[in-house]
Amino acid sequence: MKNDKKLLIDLYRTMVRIRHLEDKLKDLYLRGYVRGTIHLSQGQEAVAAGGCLALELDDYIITTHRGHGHCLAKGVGSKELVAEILGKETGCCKGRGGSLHAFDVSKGVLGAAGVVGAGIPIATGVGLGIKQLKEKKVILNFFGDGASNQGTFHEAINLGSVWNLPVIYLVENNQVADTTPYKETINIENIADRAKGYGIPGVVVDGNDALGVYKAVKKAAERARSGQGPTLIECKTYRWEGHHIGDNCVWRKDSELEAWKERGPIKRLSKKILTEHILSEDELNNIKEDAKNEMEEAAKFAINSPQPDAATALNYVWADNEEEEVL
Ligand SMILES: Cc1ncc(C[n+]2csc(CCOP(=O)(O)OP(=O)(O)O)c2C)c(N)n1
Repeated sequence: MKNDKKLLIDLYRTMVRIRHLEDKLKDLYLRGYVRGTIHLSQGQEAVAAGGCLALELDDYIITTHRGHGHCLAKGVGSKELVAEILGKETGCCKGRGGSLHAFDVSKGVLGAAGVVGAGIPIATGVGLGIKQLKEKKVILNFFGDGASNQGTFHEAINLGSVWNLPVIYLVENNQVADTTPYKETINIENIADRAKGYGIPGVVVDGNDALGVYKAVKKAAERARSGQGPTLIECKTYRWEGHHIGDNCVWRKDSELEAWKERGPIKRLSKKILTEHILSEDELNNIKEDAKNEMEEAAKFAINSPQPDAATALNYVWADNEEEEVL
C-alpha cells in the first residue's frame, strides 16, 4: 500500500478535482454549451477516487451514464473530458461519445455505458480476455443500485464467478435509481449479500469514506490478480443532484439531502487530514483553488475547440481493415 499520507492527499485531490469538474459541467450546461443531458455525481466522489486510485495504470474500468468522476480519477485529462462532453473534436472520443459514452483506451477507460446494466457483461468479457491473454490486469466495473436489478447483473456475475475472472463488480448504491429509492425495488438490506448466490465475496463499504473504498478495491484487486476471481463491493453513498440535470428533486426531502451533505466525502476526508496534521487549512484550500483553475482552463479549452466536421460523421463507425475488402 502507498505511503498513507500521500495516499490521503491523492484521494483528497482527486475528489476535489471531480467536484470542481462536475460543478463546472453544471455551469456549462446551464449556459447552453452541453447538448442532451448530463448525470452528475456530486457527493459520490469517494467511490470514484478510492476505486480508481486502488488500481494500476494499465488496469481497466467500465463505467455508467454517471461516469465523469470515474474517467477523471482513472486519468483521462480534464481538457479532453470536458471537450468530449461538449461534443468537440478535441475530446477523448473526438466528440463522438459525449457524456454517456466517454472512452479512453490509453487510460484503461473502456467506456461509459448509457444502457443501465450494459457494462456488467462487457466487464465480464474483458475479464475473460485478460485471463485468456494471461495478463496480470484487473477490470473494475462501476454500476448503480438500479443496474443490480437487471438480468445482466445476475448472468454476468455468475459467469465471472464460474470462470474465476479478474473482475471487481462495484455497485455504487447512491440510494436511488432515477427517482425510485432502492428500498422500493430491492428487498434486502445489502446488495452485496447477493454475492452469496454466486459464491464470491460480498463486501459492504461506507461509500463516503474514500480510504475505505480504496482498501476494499485494493483487496479485491489483489484477489483478482492472483487468480482467485471476482468480488462484489457495495459502496453506500448518496447523490446530491437530481437524476439528470433537469430533475428538480421534488421526490425527496431537503432534510435527507442535508443530512448526507453533513457526512459528505470531501468534508470527511478534510477533517481527517487536518486532525492528523497532514496538511493545513491553507494547503487544503490551495488544492481546491488549483482544481477550480484546472476546470476553468478545461472549460475554456473545450469552448474554443472546433466541432467535428460534418463530413467526418461516418469516420470511426467501421474499424479499418486493410487486408479484407469491406463491402
Ligand atoms: C436498460 C435501461 N433501462 C432504463 C434506462 C433509463 N435510465 C437511465 S439511468 C436510470 C437509473 C439507473 O439507476 P442506477 O443504476 O441506480 O444508477 P444511478 O442513476 O443511480 O447512478 C434509468 C432507469 C436506461 N438507460 N437503460
